[in-house]
Amino acid sequence: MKFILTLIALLAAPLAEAHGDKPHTPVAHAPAEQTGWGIAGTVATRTVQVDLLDTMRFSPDRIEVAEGETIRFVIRNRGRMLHEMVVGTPAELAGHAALMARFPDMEHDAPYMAHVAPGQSGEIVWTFNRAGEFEYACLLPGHYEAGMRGRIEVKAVAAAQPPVNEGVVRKVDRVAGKVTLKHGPLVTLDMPPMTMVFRASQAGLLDGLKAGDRVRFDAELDGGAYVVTRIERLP
Ligand SMILES: [Cu+2]
Repeated sequence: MKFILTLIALLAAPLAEAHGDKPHTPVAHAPAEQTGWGIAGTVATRTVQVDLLDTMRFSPDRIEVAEGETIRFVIRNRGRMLHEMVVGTPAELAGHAALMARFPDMEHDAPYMAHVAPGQSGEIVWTFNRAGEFEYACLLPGHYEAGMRGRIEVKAVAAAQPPVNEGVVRKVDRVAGKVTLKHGPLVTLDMPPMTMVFRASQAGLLDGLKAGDRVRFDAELDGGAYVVTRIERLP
């Protein structure tokens, strides 16, 4: 378990330093470490407020994030006892909670956690660059077991595929919304290379195009007419 390794590394660090055989790297300057649930962020794209309650609950207890978002969690302790917020995979948090139950006085710190005293606020800035179902929890002894947990759903952003066909613009008729393309084989339409006229699927699609431009495009057969649905100029 990564957590135990981190603990061992922390315990071993002063020894390595004492031997003086390696220049030691200050922890504060360590590069952000990629985890299975994201990576420490810097500039947030969105702020999410989370309250810690003595009823052993988070408010809210469910957060949706789009893959790639960097969230600044502003974490307010609304209760009278210490709480914390730790972000991780369900498995990582469960393992960590079990360790906390065995070693209740253990202190730890990482960019994906914040310990917040009563009446105080804490902060986590985290980039969710992995899609999936994650959790946040308070791992203080008894709190996790009492249900102080929340869910984070990180939704995958569909990878934008470039248009599949290649061609060269022969003529653009913006008024009629038509473009003449000398194209290679049209994979999706099972058509050999030729020069033909396509209708633009929407106004503005042909803006900025001129004869001689090399392009990539998507085409469909729509009611007997060949239609360009996407077209991008190549550099
Ligand atoms: Cu708590």
